[in-house]
Amino acid sequence: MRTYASVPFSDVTITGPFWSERLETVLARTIPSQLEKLEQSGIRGSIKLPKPLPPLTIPRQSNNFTVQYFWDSDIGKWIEAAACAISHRRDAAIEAEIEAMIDDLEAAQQPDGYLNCFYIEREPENRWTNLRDNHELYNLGHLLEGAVAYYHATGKDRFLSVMERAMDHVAATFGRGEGQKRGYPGHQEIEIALVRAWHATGKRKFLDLATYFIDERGNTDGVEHYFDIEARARGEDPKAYWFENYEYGQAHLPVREQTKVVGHAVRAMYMYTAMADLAAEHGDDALKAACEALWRDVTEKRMYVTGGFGPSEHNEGFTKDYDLPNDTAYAETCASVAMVFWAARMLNLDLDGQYADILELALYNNALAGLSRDGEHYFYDNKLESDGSHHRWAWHECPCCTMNVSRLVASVAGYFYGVAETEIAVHLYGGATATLPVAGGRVTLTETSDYPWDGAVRIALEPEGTRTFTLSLRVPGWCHGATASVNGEALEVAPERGYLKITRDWAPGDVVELNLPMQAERLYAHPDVRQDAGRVALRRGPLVYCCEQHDNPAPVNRLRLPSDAPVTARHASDLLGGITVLEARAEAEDADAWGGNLYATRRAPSSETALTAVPYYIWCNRGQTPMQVWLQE
Ligand code: FUB
Ligand code: ZN
Repeated sequence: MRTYASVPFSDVTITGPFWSERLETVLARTIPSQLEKLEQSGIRGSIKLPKPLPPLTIPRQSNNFTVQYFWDSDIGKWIEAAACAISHRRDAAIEAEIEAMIDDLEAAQQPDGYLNCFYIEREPENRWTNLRDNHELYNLGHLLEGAVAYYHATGKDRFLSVMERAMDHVAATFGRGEGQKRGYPGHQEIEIALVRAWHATGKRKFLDLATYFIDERGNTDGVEHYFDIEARARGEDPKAYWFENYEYGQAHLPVREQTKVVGHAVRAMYMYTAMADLAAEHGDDALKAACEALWRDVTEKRMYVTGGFGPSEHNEGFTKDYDLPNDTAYAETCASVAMVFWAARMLNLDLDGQYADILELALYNNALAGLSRDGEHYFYDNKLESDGSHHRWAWHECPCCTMNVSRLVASVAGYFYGVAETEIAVHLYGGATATLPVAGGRVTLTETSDYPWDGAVRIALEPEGTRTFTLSLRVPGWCHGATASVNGEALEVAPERGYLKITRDWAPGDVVELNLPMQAERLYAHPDVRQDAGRVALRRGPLVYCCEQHDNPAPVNRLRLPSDAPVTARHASDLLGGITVLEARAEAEDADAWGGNLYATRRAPSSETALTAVPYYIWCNRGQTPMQVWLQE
């Protein structure tokens, strides 16, 4: 069923200004500063065994949980981000640090392959007793993803061997065989890593283990729910679970029966990613149908306009349909990063622009907002409205988002292209060069553009001799009036499910030009999103905009954009490194003329004011400030 394969980040070179700048920042500032934070927080030291054990840095909560259970995952994610970054530009110091971490992990690994520094150090007798809460499989997943990325970036496979031994141990421990536990992770993630390891190594055992975890999840057919079994074995009442039911970790039903997006958002998105991967690997229609149902559910009822997911802090996840509060939005950075993963897999299953549109939305907006311009400050939760109190963190007690966003930016090259036997699909634009296999040969594609600021895209092709294949160019859902030409000759633009398909004998020197007009547009929410009633959001191209107080003379919460006011775009090369802003004449109610009353029988008088909006992803880079995505109309 897999019709398209992704092209690994290491095979694509980013050349365009937008992503080159972000990549360089991640390499030069984010990776080194994250390493410093890992050292200061004790995470780096926690994988050095044996040693006198320091007390827990992060005390246990009432349910006995501490985020230190998943410190190994932070190491794995940092290695992955660093590996992706050095594939962009090799850096001996970073590589040496990765090697030192691998030394520590290799030394910590137990003779049977078990690897989890927290349990090895602190609770060796309790290993594999609480998959529901304690992240052992999640940690291994991130370490394995780090190992795969490092292998892609450098060709070095020592870390991969360490992780292969760990996976062999996991495969021996969990499964449906005699003496095995029928467990699966409380926090999904390892399934994605295993599929990546299968692709990198061709070793089927990785795929089999991923398949087992997905198939067994939520299974109660002739067996007791695994999380109940292990709770009882710990002497706990399963009903005393702090999240009440297993929707929290999407283990309430077998995955093929799930149609409603529920629970913890990051867990959900990681699981759907793996489901789409496995649907493609096995040609599994039931799994594909479940992915499609879940996709419709989340994108039609439970997604922020910025591509954020999960409104609630309580479960870090989903609540009810159309419940999308702005000022309390959780919309965790990790969840949008994970949506990029899922959407990329859906595109491989089925080349449909709706998947690329959401990939791009999550990437350029909610996910990218998670990393500051200086590369050293982060958002964990991504509000769509702030009274000025929301701010970026230099680090977080639970630093999951910090290295999720850096690994995404460092590997963004991997989301540009998809390849099939006789087709190349271009999903993203922004300046990327790659030599790709197609039609029995190779073709070098050099795409240049100033995307996301400008929709003029040029693609030069250099096939090995003349080759017949289809070049499928994404025409984004937000774009109206796209035009295209090959070697200067205009083409009719009639996209098939979001892709303009050009099939011909391509020859060296061929050039395709695609023009994707970017207009400032107004967006409205479904009438049942009560928090957005009577409000409008602004978008241009892939970017959603917001008003920050810095650029607006009137308080942003009072801005009202008349429904007929033209909204214009202006490139401000001197602002925030060069961004396109949106401008309009607006109105704002005047509080001074209102008086001291809280309520009155007449509206406050309004006066005209200028409105300036900046891309959402770049907000809060000039200090804390009030901000508003949804404006009164
Ligand atoms: O539990 C590991 C990570 O920490 C989750 O994915 C995030 O939501 C945060 O809780
Ligand atoms: Zn996170």
